[in-house]
Amino acid sequence: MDMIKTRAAVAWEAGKPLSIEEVDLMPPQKGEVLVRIVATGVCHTDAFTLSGDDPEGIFPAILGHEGGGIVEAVGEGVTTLEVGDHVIPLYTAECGECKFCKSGKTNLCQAVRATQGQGLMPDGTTRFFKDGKPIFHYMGCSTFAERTVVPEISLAKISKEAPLEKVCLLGCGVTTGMGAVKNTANVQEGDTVAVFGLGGIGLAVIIGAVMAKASRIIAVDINEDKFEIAKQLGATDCINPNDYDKPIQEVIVEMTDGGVDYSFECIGNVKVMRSALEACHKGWGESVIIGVAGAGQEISTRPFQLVTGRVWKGSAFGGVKGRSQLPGIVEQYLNGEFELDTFITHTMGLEDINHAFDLMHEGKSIRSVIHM
Ligand code: NAD
Ligand code: AHE
Ligand code: ZN
Ligand code: ZN
Repeated sequence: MDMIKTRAAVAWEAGKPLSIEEVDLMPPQKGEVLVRIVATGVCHTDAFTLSGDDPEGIFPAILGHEGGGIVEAVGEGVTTLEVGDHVIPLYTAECGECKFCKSGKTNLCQAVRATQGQGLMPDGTTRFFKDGKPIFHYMGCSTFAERTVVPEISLAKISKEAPLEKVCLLGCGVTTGMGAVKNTANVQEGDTVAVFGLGGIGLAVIIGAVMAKASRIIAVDINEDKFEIAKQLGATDCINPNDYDKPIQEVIVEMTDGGVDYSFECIGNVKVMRSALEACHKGWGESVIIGVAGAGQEISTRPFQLVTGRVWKGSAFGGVKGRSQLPGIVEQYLNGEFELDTFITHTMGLEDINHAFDLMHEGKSIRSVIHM
């Protein structure tokens, strides 16, 4: 198979708009799969890496990690996927064989994580090129391209009934938020919840909390335009920290007779992470960090907060094992157990992808979905 031409949005350097161009793509090698991306969401993590704040950020790269597509070719030795299969690329692979996969304790498969973090395929090279020079992969997915090459273990095979321009959001944001509630926190009926940040992730936390039958869901954001959708999805209270002359954790502790059972930080702001922890109930409250903070940033609180029973946790991809569990989440969507339309505030072609980043930074979108 010869080199393939594909249109892609290339991030040539940090802080610069993406550039839409034709690049060369090497056919899938051993254990790899060629995927035609049908649609991709734009997640805040793409903007985070493009900003230059990501310690693993590497350029030039083809970003994007929230996609849905169709298998166009498979490399040598690929046995679990065939041409025509519908797939969601996974930034958290599932090999089923590594220590992490076998532990039963985590979804953080490490089989390809090291090379993935260096923007490379598992054999240590790239498949994308421009004028003979390599372009790095991103999070093992690079969905901001019409065609991409992904390791077999980084693809979830999903129902062909599922609309790829919607379920692409299950490649990151919606699965992350819902999964953090179910798998990481394990919220139970009657529990109280606070959600900090009402983007794609925070709103998916609200959906997860409603599904878990939480009794109270307090939604927190500094952009009040987000409150309407949060309420529509099931938030019981919406509060803006800027409306109070005391820390928001104190407000929440007063509202809830001592603090919430669970809180979720969905922003990536280390100060808010502290607020989210301290908004938890003494003795048992658990706070889950989902937001991704920039290079060099650290969290802090008085250790007394933990001594007195609050728990600080983190969650990646909602604790979901992509190959074994994501197909079932797609089925839940098809069965009408949750919806995705509310998240999709904008759709556009790849040529307008920089507008999707602008809308996100202006706080005007939840998710822009790029139709390839
Ligand atoms: P987003 O930009 O769509 O939403 C962020 C929201 O936070 C916005 O509504 C914004 O108004 C609000 N916000 C900003 N500063 C605030 C403050 N000080 N107080 C209250 N609200 C504030 O982002 P997103 O796509 O929903 O992603 C959220 C975070 O989750 C990002 O850091 C992203 O990188 C991270 N993320 C993590 C995972 C994971 O697996 N851990 C997966 C996806 C995204
Ligand atoms: N590269 C960053 C960390 C970025 C990060 O935390 N990524 C999340 C997913 S964000 C999706 O929108 C994650 O799952 N991390 C687990 C992993 O293995 O990367 C850094 O700080 O170096
Ligand atoms: Zn993401
Ligand atoms: Zn593994």
